[in-house]
Amino acid sequence: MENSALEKNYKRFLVTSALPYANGPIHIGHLAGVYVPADIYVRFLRMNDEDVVFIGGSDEHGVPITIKAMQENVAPQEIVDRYHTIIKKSFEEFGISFDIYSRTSNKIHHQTASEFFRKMYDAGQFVEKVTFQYYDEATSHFLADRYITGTCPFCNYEKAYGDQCEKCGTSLNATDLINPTSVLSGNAPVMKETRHWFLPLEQYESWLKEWILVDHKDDWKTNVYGQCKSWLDQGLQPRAVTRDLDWGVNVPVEGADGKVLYVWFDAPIGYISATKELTNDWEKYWKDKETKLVHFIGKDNIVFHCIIFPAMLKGEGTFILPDNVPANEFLNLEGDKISTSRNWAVWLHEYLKDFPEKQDVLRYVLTSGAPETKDNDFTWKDFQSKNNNELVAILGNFINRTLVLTEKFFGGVVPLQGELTSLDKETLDSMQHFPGRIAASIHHYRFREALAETMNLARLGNKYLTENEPWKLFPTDPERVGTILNISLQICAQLSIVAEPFLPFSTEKIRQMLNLPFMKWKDAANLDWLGAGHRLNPAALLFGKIEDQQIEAQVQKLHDTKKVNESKTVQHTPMKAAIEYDDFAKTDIRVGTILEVEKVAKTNKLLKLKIDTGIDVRTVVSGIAEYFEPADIIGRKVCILVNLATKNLKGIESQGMILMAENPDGKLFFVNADEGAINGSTVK
Ligand code: B3M
Ligand code: ZN
Repeated sequence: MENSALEKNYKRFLVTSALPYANGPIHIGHLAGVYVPADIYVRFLRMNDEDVVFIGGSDEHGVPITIKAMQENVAPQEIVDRYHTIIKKSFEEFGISFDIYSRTSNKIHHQTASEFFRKMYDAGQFVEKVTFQYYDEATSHFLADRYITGTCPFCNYEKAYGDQCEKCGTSLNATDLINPTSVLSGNAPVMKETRHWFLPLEQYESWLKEWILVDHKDDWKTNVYGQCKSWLDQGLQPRAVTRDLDWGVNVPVEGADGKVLYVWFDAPIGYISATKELTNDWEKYWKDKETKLVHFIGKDNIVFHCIIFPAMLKGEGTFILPDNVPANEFLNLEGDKISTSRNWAVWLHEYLKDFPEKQDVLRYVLTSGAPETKDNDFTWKDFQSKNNNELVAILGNFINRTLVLTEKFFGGVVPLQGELTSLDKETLDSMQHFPGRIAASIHHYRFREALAETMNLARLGNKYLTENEPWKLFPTDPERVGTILNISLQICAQLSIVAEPFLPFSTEKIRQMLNLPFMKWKDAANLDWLGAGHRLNPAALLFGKIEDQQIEAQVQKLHDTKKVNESKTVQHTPMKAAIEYDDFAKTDIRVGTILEVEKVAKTNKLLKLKIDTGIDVRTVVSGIAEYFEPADIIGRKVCILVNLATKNLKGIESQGMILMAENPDGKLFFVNADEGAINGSTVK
């Protein structure tokens, strides 16, 4: 086999896939960038009888989680429980074949991460520093990572986070941001002192340069290598690995109350914890140099997996380093960046509902358009055409024609392979080369190329059938038809093996129809799986056409999302500083009814209202004339602040204030109590 030489130095594989934040479901961007390629790779290795473990899990710490919890006003645990469950289930249904899908809120992970930190701490590998950090006075929070946004000093992107710019991928410190703003209050932060532990990355710089820029110059992808190089060229800085937060792995050091490990310190250790959870034999995967460790990630995670985590592993001292980090670029959706917060995504759990039994269609589309070397775009039109014109018309059609013809002419029994023509020999000869070529592409993480080659095998089959036209020959030369169908069936069998890593649901169906067991990759080179006399099962359609209206419904869904987003792009005024309840209790707000209304002379804005407050009838001057006609608001229920000091406005004494809701564009709306509240009831 061509691939064995490539593997001669390794005894086993440890394949990890980025741990998705449990703050939202999985979308097609995650799948195309990380999970589908990782799954292809692992399924392929398993078919080669390699010793492999495939690690996944939810990243349940960090600011992405606590921000989501804050937005929904629930505990972080509730958020991670919800999304971990959705994510895990959708991966299972989609056929991502993890050996374990764990989560970082597990006890075993807290222990593992804590020990890892402690070991480095005891060995004096952190630098303890008191520094000034951004702090939000309105909410009393230190503003680490995603709690702070501002303009990226490298690419001028205005929504860069305190730890990273998602636009240019640069890893940042919060103090690098231009115009920093608190996500919590929208205010500009102040500086406040705090004590933290730093990983002195600069001490690893020369080692990293040697390890990446020299040792991995030829085998890491150029996008990965390039990002690392630009990092290393800029020079590495110490990086804080602890945070002032109350959600995460506690810092296992005396006097570190209220501090947790930085999420990017604990999350990659999650790969180790999950392996521990999976097997007692975990150390052979993590500590033996004969293990090949491969991290599947998206491009925004490159620096963490290629620089920071390796520095941690090196510092800790007992673990192996990744052999490769085949990071992908981003997948966009209909020309726009995929975004969880803007709901601009195709969500896996929704796809599985809308397209039941069509896992392989999405796996196919995402692999054939995988953003391996540059960003790529997913469109529903393309999804439809790849299904209809490739899966249905090429692969499905070939398998179906072969099986139906065998049923028709030979009662579903494999016919004898007779004398071979030169075209037969050529075809059998080119079949020989497919498994090796596909394997080589997979070994080099070129999954698009591998899938394209797999489809070429189906194309070869179609061409072979078309050129031989067995349906025309049967009346005159049934023996020849037998040979043609025998060879076509061998192509079907070969497809059932080599397409397995990409399209596991469909190959299962093909095996069922061919009445074949699951086979190993090495069997793909045999070419005589189906001996004459072997009984086949009835043909069934592998892929169904996807109709225009199904696609239109999906496009409509995205249009609706866009509309909702446009209405949300308003800027709200930031939250005011916190107050005590007693401050609020000083206000006396009552339900009232507007009895009379007149315009105040010589102003555009003011109306003079007579209000029944339940306790009295009083006059209020209100600046709402631009938005309401006097006649329209007589009889309206309102809320009125009755104990506001009186004020003289244009010669009228105003005795209170009507509560109004003000949109960001200045438009005003009444705040009124529900039906049943009577004049004079208190609002509190
Ligand atoms: N949760 C970031 C992400 O989902 C992060 C990956 C962790 S991998 C150890 O993009
Ligand atoms: Zn940037």
